[in-house]
Amino acid sequence: MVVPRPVRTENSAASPFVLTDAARISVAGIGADGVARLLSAELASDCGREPAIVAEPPAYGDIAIVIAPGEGPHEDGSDSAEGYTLEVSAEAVRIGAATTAGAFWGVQTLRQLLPAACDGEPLSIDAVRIHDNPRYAYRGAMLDVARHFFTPAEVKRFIDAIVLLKLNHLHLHLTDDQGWRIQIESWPELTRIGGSTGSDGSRGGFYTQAQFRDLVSYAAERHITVVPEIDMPGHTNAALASYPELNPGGVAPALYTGSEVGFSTLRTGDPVTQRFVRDVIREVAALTPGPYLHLGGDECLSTTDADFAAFVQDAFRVVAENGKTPVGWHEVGKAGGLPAGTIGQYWDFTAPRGRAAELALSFVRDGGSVIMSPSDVAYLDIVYAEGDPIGQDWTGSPTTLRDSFFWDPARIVPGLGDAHILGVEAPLWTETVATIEEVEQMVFPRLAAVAEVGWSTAPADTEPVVAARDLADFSDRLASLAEHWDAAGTNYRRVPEVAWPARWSSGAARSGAATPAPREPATEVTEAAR
Ligand code: TNX
Repeated sequence: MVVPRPVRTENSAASPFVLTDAARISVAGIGADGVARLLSAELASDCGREPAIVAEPPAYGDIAIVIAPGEGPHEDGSDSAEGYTLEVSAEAVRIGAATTAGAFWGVQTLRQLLPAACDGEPLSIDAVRIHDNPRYAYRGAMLDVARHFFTPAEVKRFIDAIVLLKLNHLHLHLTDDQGWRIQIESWPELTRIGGSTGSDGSRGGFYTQAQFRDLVSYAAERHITVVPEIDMPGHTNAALASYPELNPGGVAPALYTGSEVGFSTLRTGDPVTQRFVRDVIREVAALTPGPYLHLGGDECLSTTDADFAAFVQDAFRVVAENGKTPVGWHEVGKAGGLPAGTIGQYWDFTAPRGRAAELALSFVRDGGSVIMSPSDVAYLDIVYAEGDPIGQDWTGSPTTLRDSFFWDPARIVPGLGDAHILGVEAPLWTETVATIEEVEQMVFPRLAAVAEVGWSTAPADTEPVVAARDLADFSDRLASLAEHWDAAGTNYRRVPEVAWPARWSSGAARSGAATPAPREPATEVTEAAR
């Protein structure tokens, strides 16, 4: 009962493993102790027991973590960067992997196999053998901390929740019209002024560079790469409001707390703007050990095509000069002349409209790849059902759990197959999402569906997606995952497709997790923009 569904699971009728107070975690191989420390801490918070970690062979009843070449899931011994094997028998639990990431994902599977309500005895796991590895190298979630700000503690809580789904990238949308959330030492007004408010006049806030580094390392310990996004040249009102000299005539606009898009633009070609862009990219690149820096580039409805192209070519080159692989929303493909290897993030529909397919393919032509975030199935801010108080509906219809489950990344843009798809990402935009509880309600369970699309085996070429994926089976596995969400106090939407656990069972009551009170209907968003 694991989400995302493992590649191969062999159940066995043999006696189960029982986790007792005497269990230890036996480690072998470089990095195994770090993975074991996280497992021990997770068992302490999940189950109130904190096994000792020992560098000796496992005894009866122990959990072993072995990291060594050939320990991965492939029978031919070839290594898989994030794959693992997990064997559960009465004698021991054994997680094998060729990498620490693989062992860490094996641990996440183990956590899901353990009963969520750990207060009961005995803690047993049915005997099983799992061979597992991801379909895509990039499996992400995006959190828009610009429209509504979320504190470092809230972002860590979000990281803890997405770890269980084996997601390995957290894209932080750090700047937009409504807020600038990352300290830039050479331009301090960005956060002092631009970070002072948010959508609907909500609390402002920003991450100091120290806080951001701490978030990046918290994520990295959990094998999650933070992808920072500084959106430009549009979506920049917060920056323009902070520095008059970035504006024509030196007059700053007021701060913006509404939900329209497409009205702001940096003054492309201007020397002050160029200095601004270089300073920001340099500082953000220096804060980021990961390979990617996302520059947005979406919905630039107030920038002429020529200005957009020249600006994007220049800014993306600066990212590459700072040692990072540039990422942009697929519109930046219009600019042409981007650095080799630039990654495009596709956000059009599962049936591409306009130039979207052609723009997605342009990244491949230039030696890059594409992250798939089709907005009609993977945008987590779209309402689940008509009339929902939180969320947007500009994609034309609600996005049900079913919608976010029955799609395939390699069947969207003709000619764009797995060889050129880096992976999948589900973004949560937060114009209408104000609290971390509301974030979780919008994200779960649909993010679990996208995580499964990104991890689990691709459907066979000849097989229709609806035949390849089994919603009933997924729903059963989600219901058991939800017991872990309840125990952790993670909120989720009790969508009708799933037979959820009884509401106040297990930890939900303990942790006080509750459905947030309904709010007034969300503010309207300009349709014209899309
Ligand atoms: C589109 S798609 C946006 C965001 C909005 C979102 C709302 C894209 C790259 N940008 O600016 O927040 O829709 O659903």
